[in-house]
Amino acid sequence: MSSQYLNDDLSALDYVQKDYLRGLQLERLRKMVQHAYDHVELFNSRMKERNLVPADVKSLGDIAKLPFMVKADLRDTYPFGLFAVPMSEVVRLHASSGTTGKPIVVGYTRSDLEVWMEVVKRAFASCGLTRDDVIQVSYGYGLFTGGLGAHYGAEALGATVVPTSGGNTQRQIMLMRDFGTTAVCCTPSYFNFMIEQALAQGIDMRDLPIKAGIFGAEPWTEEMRKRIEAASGIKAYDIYGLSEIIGPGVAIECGCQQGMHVFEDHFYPEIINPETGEVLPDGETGELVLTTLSKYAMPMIRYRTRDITKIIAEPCECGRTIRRIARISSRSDDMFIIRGVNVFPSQIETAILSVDGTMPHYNIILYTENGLDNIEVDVEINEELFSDKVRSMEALQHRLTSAIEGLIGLRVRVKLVAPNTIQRSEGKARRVIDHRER
Ligand code: ADP
Ligand code: K
Ligand code: ZN
Repeated sequence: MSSQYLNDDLSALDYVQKDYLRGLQLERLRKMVQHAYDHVELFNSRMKERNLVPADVKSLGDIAKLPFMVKADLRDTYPFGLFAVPMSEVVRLHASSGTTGKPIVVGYTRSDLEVWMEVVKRAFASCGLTRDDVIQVSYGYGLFTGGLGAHYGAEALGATVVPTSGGNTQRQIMLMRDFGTTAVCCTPSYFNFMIEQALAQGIDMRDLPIKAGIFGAEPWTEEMRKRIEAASGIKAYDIYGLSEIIGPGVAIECGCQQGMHVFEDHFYPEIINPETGEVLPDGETGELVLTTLSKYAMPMIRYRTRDITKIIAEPCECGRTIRRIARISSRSDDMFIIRGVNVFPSQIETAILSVDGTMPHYNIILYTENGLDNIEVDVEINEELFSDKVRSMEALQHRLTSAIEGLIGLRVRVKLVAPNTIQRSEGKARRVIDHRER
């Protein structure tokens, strides 16, 4: 890392001057491209196919000439085919679940781990956390990047880390109270479960010292944020990351909660049209493509995330100069097509949570009837309503149905279900159940 920022508070990089930042990005990009060209066969051959050499990257705009990398590249080269350093330099492996077939494996050198630690530390600082905070890490520890990623960043910040990992929820709540936890890191769906479990133990989170939640690893909506904040009295921050790029800490919200600042000095963001691959200007919505600028064990150049968002280049009220990305409202992988209509689960979540009396627990069931694909949405409703008169249940069901149909433009079957009947998640929630006939 160059000169003046070295020994300062690393968060200074969030406020760096644009020209300085672009210069730093270009310098790092060129080095990264050379490194990948020299050591990653797949990248080298794709460059050669295009008659490109690393020296062709003369400006940041030249990145658009470079080939993309996709998830299948990681699968095809499983486990270590994209590694660009000898195994003796690799000090950590992680792997992402990968619901089908082989997982995706990623590796880190010692300096990669330092970069990761630094960005997560800056992420926590962006949420106003300091060494005086007690941070409970309830992301799963292990091959998943969430737990250890948050852990080392929190430690680097100097906060007191409580490494509970996921699960054993009753105990999590007890420790949260007894240790005076001020911030929790987990998936938003898991935090909903924690709120519920706390109430079951007679604990209202609003009475605890907890003030911040750093939530990510799965898509969630603005409506979900409102529900969480109201039920727990905390401020809920959106954090974004993916194993292929580094893990959590690629981008995070600041106190303004208006999009997530990307740590651009380490991860170069682009938005492309997913159909044509063409780069879109800031402000336009498309697929997020990320390039690692300082990760050496497994450099990722123009990695297509399949996450849909836009870059917000306007200055943020917090004063940070690094650009933001909008909440990841959808990812291509989650979209399903029903009778020709594209539907994103986040649209359904938004509709459900806009109706009073619903709980943030639901399932989306896709099924086939008489040769046609249909959607059923099962939604938990709160205790009082459930024991209430049939009439008000019917009215609620009606409101829900029209809220969902209004947003997605398709007929749906809505089922109100009793409290505590929908499977809770301790990690990434799986809310879509596909029973369609193929
Ligand atoms: P897996 O691919 O097994 O889920 P990862 O933990 O690497 O493993 O998942 C990264 C993906 O999780 C991202 O590409 C994105 O789709 C999703 N994700 C992570 N953070 C967020 C967030 N804050 N909002 C929406 N989606 C997110
Ligand atoms: K090693
Ligand atoms: Zn900001």
